[in-house]
Amino acid sequence: MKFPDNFMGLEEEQAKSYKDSKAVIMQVPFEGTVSYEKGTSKAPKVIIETSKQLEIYDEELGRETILEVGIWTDDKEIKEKTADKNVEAVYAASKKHVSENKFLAILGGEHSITTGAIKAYKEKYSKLSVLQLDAHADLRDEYTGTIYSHAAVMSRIRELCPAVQVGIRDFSRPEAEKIKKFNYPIFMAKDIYDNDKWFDKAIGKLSDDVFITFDIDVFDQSIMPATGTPVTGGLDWYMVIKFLRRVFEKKNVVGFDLVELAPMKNMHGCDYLAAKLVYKMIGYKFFAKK
Ligand SMILES: [Mn+2]
Repeated sequence: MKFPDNFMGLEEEQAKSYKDSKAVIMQVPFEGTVSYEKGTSKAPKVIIETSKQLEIYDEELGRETILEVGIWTDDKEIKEKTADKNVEAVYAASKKHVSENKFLAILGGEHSITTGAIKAYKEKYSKLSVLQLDAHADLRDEYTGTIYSHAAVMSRIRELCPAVQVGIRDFSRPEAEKIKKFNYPIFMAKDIYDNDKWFDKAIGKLSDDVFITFDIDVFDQSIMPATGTPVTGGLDWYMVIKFLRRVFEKKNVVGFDLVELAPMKNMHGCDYLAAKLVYKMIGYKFFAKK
């Protein structure tokens, strides 16, 4: 980790060592299979740069999370030439940190990166389940010639473990048929955007050990335009963090990724949202349970 060029910009004397850090930030600026706008490869660096402006004190938790638990920034950027090679590289890097009992916060990059992390966690937590927050179902069998496409990532994940999908509002006819055929637990945005009655139902479908894959386009585009394929009708900040807090309270969340932020010029509010969300989830991991 470089000082002060790490998450929240800590100086060496403030930061905990790798050994003493309970959380690790991984950077995966891979962008190989995205459909439309480019830019997710910039996200890890932008999130880390922006995080230096955040308050270390989390006003909701009453904690200085990073000083108490330690958040180590892994300098290695994982960016292979193809999606399948990249998945393997994410797997290898995740496996190393998971074996050291670190809580991983993986910054993408596009959504195809998730499969590598799930493979690593699944080896340690045999009953792992995945919680996906996303506008897109990502349940294609393959897309543009690769089974590792971002648009097929939940098909790959469902081959490894069960998943609950939240905030979904965009998918193709074959995906719709697949959802119906297999009766996947999916909480559509149109049914959940204005109420929290679904929180416990969604959480009840997860196993005890949970990995969260967070596609930033689950948010409404009014607060999150900085993403490659925004979809109208998304969720708002308070609903999402209220739901996440409940998940962290009830389950053993073992790690998460944050994907598909595509930073936009003059829209730095989106970068702040992403950085805050990363810090919030790490805080929830260690302090949400009372
Ligand atoms: Mn998406």
